Amino acid sequence: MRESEKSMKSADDSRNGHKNGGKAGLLEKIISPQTSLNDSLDGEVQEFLTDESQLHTFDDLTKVNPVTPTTVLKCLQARYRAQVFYTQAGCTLVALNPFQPFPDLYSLDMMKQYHAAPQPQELKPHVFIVAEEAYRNIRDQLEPLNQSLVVSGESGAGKTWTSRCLMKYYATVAASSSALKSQSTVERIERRVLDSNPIMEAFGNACTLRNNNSSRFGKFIQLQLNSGQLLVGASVQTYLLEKTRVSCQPASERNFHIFYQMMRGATDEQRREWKMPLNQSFDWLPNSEKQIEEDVFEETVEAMLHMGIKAETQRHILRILAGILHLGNVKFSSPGEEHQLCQLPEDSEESMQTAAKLLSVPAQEFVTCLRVRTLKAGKQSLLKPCSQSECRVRRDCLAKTIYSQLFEWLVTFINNSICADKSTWSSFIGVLDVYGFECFHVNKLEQLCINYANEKLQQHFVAHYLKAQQEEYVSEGLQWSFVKYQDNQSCLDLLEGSPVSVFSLLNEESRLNRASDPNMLRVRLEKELSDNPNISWDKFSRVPHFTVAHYAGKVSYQIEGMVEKNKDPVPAELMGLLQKSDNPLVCQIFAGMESENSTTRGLTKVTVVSKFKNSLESLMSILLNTTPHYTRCIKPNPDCRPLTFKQEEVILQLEACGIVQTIHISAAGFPIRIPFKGFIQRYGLILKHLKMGKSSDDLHVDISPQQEVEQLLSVVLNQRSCDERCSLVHCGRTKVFLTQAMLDMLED
Ligand code: AD9
Ligand code: MG
Repeated sequence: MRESEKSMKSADDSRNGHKNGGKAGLLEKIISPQTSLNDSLDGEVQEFLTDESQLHTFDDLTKVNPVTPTTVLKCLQARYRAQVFYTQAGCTLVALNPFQPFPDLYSLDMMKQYHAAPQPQELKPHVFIVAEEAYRNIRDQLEPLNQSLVVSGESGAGKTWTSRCLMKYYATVAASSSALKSQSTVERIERRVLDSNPIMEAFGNACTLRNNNSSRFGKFIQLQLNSGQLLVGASVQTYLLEKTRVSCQPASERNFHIFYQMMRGATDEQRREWKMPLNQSFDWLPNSEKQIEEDVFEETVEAMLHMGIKAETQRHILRILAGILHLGNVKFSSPGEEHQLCQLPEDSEESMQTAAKLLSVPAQEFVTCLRVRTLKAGKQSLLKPCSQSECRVRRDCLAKTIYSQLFEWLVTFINNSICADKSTWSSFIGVLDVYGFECFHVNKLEQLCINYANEKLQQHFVAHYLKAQQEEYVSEGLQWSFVKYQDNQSCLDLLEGSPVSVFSLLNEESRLNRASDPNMLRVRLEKELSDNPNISWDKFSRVPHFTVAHYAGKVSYQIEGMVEKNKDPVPAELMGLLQKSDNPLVCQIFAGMESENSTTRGLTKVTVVSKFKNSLESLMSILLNTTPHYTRCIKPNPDCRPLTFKQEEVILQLEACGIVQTIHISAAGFPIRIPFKGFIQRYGLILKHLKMGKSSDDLHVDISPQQEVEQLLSVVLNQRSCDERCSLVHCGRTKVFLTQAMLDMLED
């Protein structure tokens, strides 16, 4: 039996029991979680309903009686009020964001306390329990050996914060627990693993309406442990950086932190080099007057140094970033005639020169690339002036491409710096921090991908926990009324299934060599997918869109621009220009990158969606081979206000992540399972003891293990009614299913 299964219910379960008065059978008891029996052997059982004034004391939501969304909500609220932010919900940890620092809760002492505890589950719920449980599973060689910590929740709920906290925990306990540690190496690697956070957050996070430090990419970090459970390295996989933010920031939001850090923290010399005087304004740096905690350039620079990014390379990185900012100030004025070139106003000319200089490319060629398109017709090339909006698209494309390639280069650099040689590590703990479900006023390809990722993760959760638990009951011959949970397979079929799905149609449109028309895609979606119950259309809407019923709610996606975004074309001229740059880093990050022209002729152009789907599939196959642990972060109010709990906000999140269903199943079930053989080995003694002195006729010699177990149970429970027995214990085909109360009784 796994520790985690055991820990789902703790000892006071038995103290909080009550009698189910009616004659209902096992079935009703399973789906009606109010029922659990008092384990006192004198047979006294009392009615039990949770006293509201005591709600804050419930460490596990499955113990609240009755378990309803309302009582669960009240319990969480009472705990939040009492400044208790972690609560167990069966196998899931619920983490409420306090929006205020509580350093003592995460101190070194606290880590030591959880790490040293003989039974960490008996301490107050904490994210350190999750961390420690995963760590001990590896130590105890439980299968599957590798562990994954899946942290989910909506934007601002605390996923990144929790992930950092988990990483710090391992960087501390996985280094100090062994006498074998070689101080210098271990310290270096831990430090570097932790330093990957400020770097990736500087380049990949931004201030949004929902969160001042919102991650604009998904991340899976594998912490690699050697056979002595010491942290020896790590590797990071990132998903779908929101690169459009570089050239287009939603109203009241900001660009990536790193740009503001540079603006604020540059030395005089750097300002001169980057042509960035203090009063310089940049179109792509909105809301720079809003200073936030993350605007700390020194920390990023320091972390890059620790990571091994030399000063010279850092100089190249920062020049590229400054170049992007100047590029954003380049404007094009409309030409009088169609065949004429767009003109650059005077100040734009200067910005263009500066951008070219910082990116180390010839200015004239640079400006030509942005204003002139090369059309290939057979062996001939035709030059065509771009319209004003085409010029803008090319400028933005250039900035987005440079930034996202730079980000990828950084991630590769970090991996090279922190990844341990495969021969030196034997297990890993993966921490997954991906963007939560998103539903905005206007939803585009990014939201479609993000919500698809959430569907995949939800399916993993459902498959792993809910289904596995129910299926075990069925395969063991226990009656089980399936608790209704949302199986999201039909939504996934809609998005990614074969032969036709939203993704396959989108990809087909993207591979056609023609300008995209949103109505074409809409017509095809309607024609081919209307049988799927998860897709719908508002017939009266003038904007082409489609609505998907996700497990967490309906989202309408705008079709306009989707095909183009999925193609993600980079004009060959721009690519060629960058590959010739004198900035060695620019050359390096573009070496080998394919442009629009070099790939459209190949039949299988890699689209954004197909790339994302592939990376997600490899993530899912990693997760499927690990022991998962789930932490659901909850954002208690939309305004990130300290210690403020809004019921309507929280209930939606509890429903969206399936917590309510999890609680039901965990509370209703029999969380402890023991195979017959193990059961007889441990408790057979009771039978012998109780039968001593009885006539030998009573002792059946030739009975099956199942009969033996049933005999044992009927002796132990001979004072109990049939109903009572059913709610305490049940015999399957190969194992015994018990409540904690029954286990405690046997142990007594
Ligand atoms: V997003 O999807 O990346 O936009 P996250 O990652 O879920 O989002 P994040 O971890 O960034 O949210 O948390 C938001 C803010 O809440 C943090 O910047 C902290 O200021 C705050 N936070 C979150 N968890 C805690 C905590 N346990 N204690 C104190 C916290 N503050
Ligand atoms: Mg985050």
